[in-house]
Amino acid sequence: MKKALITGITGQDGAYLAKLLIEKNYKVYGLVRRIVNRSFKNLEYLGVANKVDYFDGDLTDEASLVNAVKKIYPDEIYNLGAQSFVGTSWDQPILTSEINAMGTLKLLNAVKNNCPTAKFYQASTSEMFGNSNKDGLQDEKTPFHPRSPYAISKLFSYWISVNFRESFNMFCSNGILFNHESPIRGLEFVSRKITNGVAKIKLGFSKEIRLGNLDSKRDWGFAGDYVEAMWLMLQQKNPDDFIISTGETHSIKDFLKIAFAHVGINDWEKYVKIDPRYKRPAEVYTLKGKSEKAQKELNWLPKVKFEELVKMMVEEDLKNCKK
Ligand code: NAP
Ligand code: F7E
Repeated sequence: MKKALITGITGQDGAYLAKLLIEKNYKVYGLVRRIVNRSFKNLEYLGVANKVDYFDGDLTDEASLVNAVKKIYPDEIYNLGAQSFVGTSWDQPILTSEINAMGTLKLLNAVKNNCPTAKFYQASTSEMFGNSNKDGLQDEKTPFHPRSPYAISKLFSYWISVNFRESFNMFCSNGILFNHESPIRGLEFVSRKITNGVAKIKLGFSKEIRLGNLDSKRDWGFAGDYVEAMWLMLQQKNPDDFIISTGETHSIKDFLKIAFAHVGINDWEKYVKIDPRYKRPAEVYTLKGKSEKAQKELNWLPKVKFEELVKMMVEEDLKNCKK
C-alpha cells in the first residue's frame, strides 16, 4: 500500500486529494496545525475525515516536518499547505512568506535528509504570472511577474522545488494550477462569496453582496478535477512542471450573472455593492491557461465546465443555508 503525506489536508484541495488517494487505496497522512478551533469539515463533507491518519505539524516548524517525514516515510508528498488568500498577503506578507516560501524549503530539506526517494508535489499557482501575457494564454514558458506578496512567496517555492530537482536529483514537480473552486471553497474567495451570498439573498437572509473589482477575469475549474492532475504528475517517470487550467476565462460579472440567474434573479446589479475594501493594491486582471502539455503528457482533461461549476456551488449553498 502506497503512503502519501498531504500538507494542507484540511483545506479545499487537501480534502479532495485525500478522497482521491483513499479511493486509490493509499494510506493517507495529513499534517494538521495545533490551533484552537481545528476544523475537519471539508474532509467530513467528502466522507473521509476518519480515514486519514493525522500528524501534528506546521510548515513554519522544521522539527515537526522532520518528525512527520521520518515517522511516515511517505512514497508521495503533496505540499498544499499555505496562507492561500491573496488579499491577506498584503496585510501579513511576512507570515505568508514564512509559510509558503520558507515552509516549502523546510519541508524539502526534511525530505532530502530523511526520505529523499519520496516524490514531491508543489502547489504552484497562476498568480505567479500576474499580468504577463494577459491578452493571450499563459503556458509553462510564459515569464513570471508576480503582483502580490502571495505570488512572490509562491514563486520562491516554485523555484526552490525546481532547484532541489536539479541539485539533488529529487522527484519534485510543480503543478501551476489556475483558480479552482468547489462547494467547499473558503468563504473569502470571490466564487464562494458570490454563491453563498446569492443563496442568502434568495432565501431572504441577506440583501446584498459587497465586492471589489468586478472586471478581473479568471480561468475557473473544479477542484475535484484538478487534484487528479496532482496525482498524475507524481505517477510520471520523470518530474516536471505542468499548467493545469480550462483554457477559458470569465469575469466576476459573468460569474454573478450565472449565479443569480440560477435562482431566478436576472437584475443582479441591484444586489451587488462595490466596496473599496475588497479592491487590491495591485490587481491581476486576466488569467487564461494553456494546459496542452498536461493534456498530452498526463492525459488529463478538465471535466466540469464553468456554468456547471457555478450552478453546483449555488445549489450546495442553498442547501447549507436552509440547514
Ligand atoms: P486552502 O483551502 O486555503 O487550504 C490551505 C491549507 O493550508 C489549510 O489546510 C491550512 O490549514 C493549511 N495551512 C495554512 N497554514 C499552514 C501552516 N503554517 N502549516 C501547515 N498548514 C498550513 O487552499 P486550497 O484552495 O486548498 O489550495 C491548496 C494549495 O494550492 C495552496 O498552497 C494554494 O496556495 C495553492 N493553489 C490554490 C489554487 C486554488 O485556486 N484553490 C490555485 C493555485 C494554487 P488550517 O485548516 O489549519 O488553516
Ligand atoms: O479573487 C476579485 C479579486 O480571491 C479572484 C487563490 O486560490 O486563486 C486564488 O486567488 C478575483 C480577484 O482568488 C472580490 O480582486 C472582486 O481579481 O477569489 P479570489 P485569486 O486572488 O485569484 C489563485 C490561483 C491562488 O493561487 C490563490 O491561492 O476576484 N474580487 N471582489 C474579489 N475577490 C475576493 N476574494 N473578494 C471580493 O470581494
